[in-house]
Amino acid sequence: MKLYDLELSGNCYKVRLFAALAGIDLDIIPVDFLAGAHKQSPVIDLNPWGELPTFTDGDLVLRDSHAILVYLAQEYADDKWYPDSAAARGEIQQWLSTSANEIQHGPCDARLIDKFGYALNKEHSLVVSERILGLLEVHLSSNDWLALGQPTIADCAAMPYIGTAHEGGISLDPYPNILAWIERIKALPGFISMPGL
Ligand SMILES: N[C@@H](CCC(=O)N[C@@H](CS)C(=O)NCC(=O)O)C(=O)O
Repeated sequence: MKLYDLELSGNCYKVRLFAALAGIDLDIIPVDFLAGAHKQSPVIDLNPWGELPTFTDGDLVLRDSHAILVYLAQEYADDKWYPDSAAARGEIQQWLSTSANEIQHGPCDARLIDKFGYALNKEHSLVVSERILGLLEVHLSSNDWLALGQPTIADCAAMPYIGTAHEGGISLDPYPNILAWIERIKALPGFISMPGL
């Protein structure tokens, strides 16, 4: 299995993190993002979006970190990461969608602006961040994990751009339950980090 990867990308890190926690071997292929290699062959041939992560397993090609998490969990991981029941998957999907929406447009966008100079709306990213961090803080006041009372792919999806929020100028100091959750993830066997975390 190949993961076309960028070390500084939280989306790529979601996949690297889950693979490490679940003991799944990936062939990590670094892509020179700054040189635009994600818009060139071979990445663009596999993924017309020209985005990372891009993933292959034999003839299967997937883009989108959350799609890759779901595939890896279903195909290669212990059932506990993505249990096979409608209720469990619905509960996990809520957080995958939160990761792709509120977390992407909140702390992730704020980091893209501050760290990489993206021309996005900082004020909007801060408003979105404050809302999602507040909701997450309340959720984690009575839950150790995002879904099912145990570590799942939901935690792998949501944590990277929360844990690097300070790179977008957002402090997590007002959110002790979020900080404790990040520490719980860091204590999981097999955990790997990313720059800035
Ligand atoms: N929904 C995708 C987003 C992927 C994405 O935006 N990746 C960034 C790097 S973190 C990228 O490749 N951007 C290049 C571009 O948008 O041109 C995911 O979750 O993987």
